[in-house]
Parts: sequence; structure tokens; C-alpha cells
Amino acid sequence: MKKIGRRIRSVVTRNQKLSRLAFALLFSTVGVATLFIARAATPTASIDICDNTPLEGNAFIGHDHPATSCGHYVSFGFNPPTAVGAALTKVAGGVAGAVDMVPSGVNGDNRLFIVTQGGKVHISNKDGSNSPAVFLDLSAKVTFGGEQGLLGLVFDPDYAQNGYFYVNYIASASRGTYNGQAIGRGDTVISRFTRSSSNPHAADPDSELLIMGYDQPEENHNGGGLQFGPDGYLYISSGDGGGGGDDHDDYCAYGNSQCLATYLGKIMRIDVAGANTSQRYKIPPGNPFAGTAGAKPEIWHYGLRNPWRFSFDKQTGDMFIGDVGQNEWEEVDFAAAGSGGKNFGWRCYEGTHVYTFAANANCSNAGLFTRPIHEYNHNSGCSITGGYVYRGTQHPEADGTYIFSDYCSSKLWYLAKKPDTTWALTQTIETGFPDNSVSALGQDQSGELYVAILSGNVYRIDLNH
Ligand SMILES: [Ca+2]
Ligand SMILES: [Ca+2]
Repeated sequence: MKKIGRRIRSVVTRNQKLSRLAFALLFSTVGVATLFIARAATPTASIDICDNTPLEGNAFIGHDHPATSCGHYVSFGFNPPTAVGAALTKVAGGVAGAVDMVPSGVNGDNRLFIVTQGGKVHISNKDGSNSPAVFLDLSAKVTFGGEQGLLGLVFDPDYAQNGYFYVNYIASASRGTYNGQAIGRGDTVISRFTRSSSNPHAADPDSELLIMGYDQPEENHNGGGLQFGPDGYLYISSGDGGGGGDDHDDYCAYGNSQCLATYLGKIMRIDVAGANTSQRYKIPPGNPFAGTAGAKPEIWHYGLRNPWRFSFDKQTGDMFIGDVGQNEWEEVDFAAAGSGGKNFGWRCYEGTHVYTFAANANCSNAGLFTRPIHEYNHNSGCSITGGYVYRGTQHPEADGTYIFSDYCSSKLWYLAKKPDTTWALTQTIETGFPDNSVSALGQDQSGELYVAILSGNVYRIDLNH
């Protein structure tokens, strides 16, 4: 990456809306964990413009920092935000391989459950410490490494009463046959576990009920997200199975993601209420392909490559998906609450750009595809880390904003809906984390957001400091 290095006056000249705004960036010298961005009366000589950002039509103010190629900066979009600061407050450490941070969903339960790729679920006290005992240890059942491991956790909407929660992981050994597929080492398992009957801070390790399993042809692109929708159904994200370019043609002649005969490259929706060994889940009424011959009835959306994190807006029920790109384009996908059956394009398209139409006549029918609401290329990152719509109480100025990151860029991006209903970035926060570190975002019971770095720290994202 390179920077342009022009002075702040250039920004003012190019964008008169910014003429009255000037900011100084103040950094903690203690470490990268804390970043403050505050207003200042006049620009400083050390503020530069960075050109390694994905924004269109927005301006940036940056500040060089030796730890990063372009430095810390904040950007201003179509509507300059009133909040111009962020602080990252460490809430947990010692959770190497953190890939998911979730609440129990029970009102009044402020615990944050942190999933590590190696197979453990820790309970954070949100003050930098964790409960000494793990909530669940699945290490023996999980294949861990690369993109494999324990990848997702969600609590049952009725957890307070039934104690159920669900995990998504890559199995370490043969588990039998599910969904017509023999599930072995390297394949995906989605299971239900139950809280200990005697200890509210522990799961019963012997309570596993396998809900669903499916083949993984390669070690990478396993998706792994779990969420309950506002409809009470369990949603599951799966990657295209792996390899590169969705090059497995086991079910269709044109890869997995566009193929309705496989679970790979999809968001699925199932009903797990009352699940037991004789009926592990049901197909909810309204699943878009339940009546389509040859299609998997579990499919809700398709055309995804590796949806590394999807979430629901707690207020609207809209779905946001961060779909990891192949070589060039990362994207955010959107589906309004209750709308299923969307085709997000892969492998016909990477973002809005043709990837390959090989062997698939449907690719030429542009009307079949739902374009991303946002995309950025690999000048700005390498692998999107999908996030959440902010619905917390501490920072109302960010209400309704989708906050996400990228594994390689270590930035936090704020994506907001414009009056014309398209989406645009409104703010960029350079966290100062090292590249190749931001593994996941999380949301607690109050709607506050968190970011994890793979080396094992979790931070709360605070604005307006
Ligand atoms: Ca895979
Ligand atoms: Ca797409």
C-alpha cells in the first residue's frame, strides 16, 4: 500500500464540507489497544490523505503511524458523523483463536461467551478476565487448524428455560451418517448441547445431540456461523466447501454455491424446536426451495463463497452477510427481514464483477442475482470479517450502522443506509491491530459490539470518547 501524502489543505480544497472540521489523532503509547480520535481547532502538519481505502465519494483524514502502512485515520462520508472517536477497551484475554463472541440472550445475563477455534467456550466477565473454568471444551471432537475448528455458537431463544445452545464445528472423527452423508474427520457438524443442571456456568459435555452434518470436500471455506432469526428458526452459514474458485463439481457442473443440490455455499434455515434423535430438525414453512425437485429444502439463501459471519439487525430483523472474496473483491450482502431465496452471485460473480460463467447458463441472467450493498477490493483488505448492526444504548449516534472489519486491514468500517436506501461507509477506524488479526466481531446482550484478534484478546468498541 502507498499513501499520497498530501496535506490536509488538499482535503479542504476538495471537499468544502470538511472546511470547518479538523481533527487531531491521539494515540496511546501503551499499546495498540486504545485509539482516541478527538476534535482539534486546527489541522496538524502530520495529517495525510491515505489512498488505501475502499470509500467512494468520501474523504479521509489520516495520521501516519509506524505500525501501519497508512496510519490511523477517520473518514467522513455523505453525512459527517457526530461521533469521531473510538476506544477499544479490552474485556478478555487468553482466548487465542477467538472466532465468536455471543450473549446467552437471557435478559439480565451480561456474560459474553467467547468461542475459540481450538474447541473451547470461555465466559468473559467483560473486565479483562475470564471465568477460570471453561463453559464447554470440545477440543477432542474438533479438528483445529487453518479454517477448521469450533466456528460458531448460538443460544436457544428459550435458553433460560431449556438450557439449549448450538455449536458448529469441524469433526475430528467419524460421526455416522446424517443428511445422507457419512460424516467423518474434516466434515461439518452442527450440534445442540445443554447447560449443566447444577452449574449455570458450565455445559453438560455429555449432552450432545447432533442436529445436522454435511461433507466438506476441502479444509477451507467452512462458513460456520449460527444465528436465530426473529422468526425463531436456526440459520446456518456454509462456505462453498473450499479449494479455490468453487471448483468442486460433485453436485452440479458449475460448483457448489449456485447448486441447490448441496448444503455448501448457502445460508440455511431449520426449525430445531423439539429436536430429538428421531427428528433432529424440521423444515420451516416458507423455505424457498422446499418444493423444488432436487433442491435441499434447508436452503434459505445461496451463491455464497465463504460467509465469514452473518447477523440479524436486532431491531429490524434484516440480515447482513460478510462474504469472503476469491482474489479481488470482498462484499457485504443484505436481505430484508423475512426475505429468502436470494442468490448472492458466487461463482458467477465475485462482488459485482464477473468471476466465471463456465458451465452455468444462469450466470448470464443478471436478474437472478442480488448484488452486494458494499464491496471493496484487495487494496483495502484481503478477507472480510462480517459484523453487526449497532443497536446498543451507549452510542445512539451509531444506531443502525453496520460495523465490520477485515482480517488483513485491521480497520473497523461503519456502513450506513443513505436516504436513497443505498449504503455507504460513514466512518473508518484504524484499530492499530497488526495485520492478519481481526478474526471476529461480537454483540452482547445490550447490543454493544466487540472485536477479537486471533492472538487472543477481545475488545469492546466504544465511540464518542
Ligand atoms: Ca471446507
Ligand atoms: Ca456475491
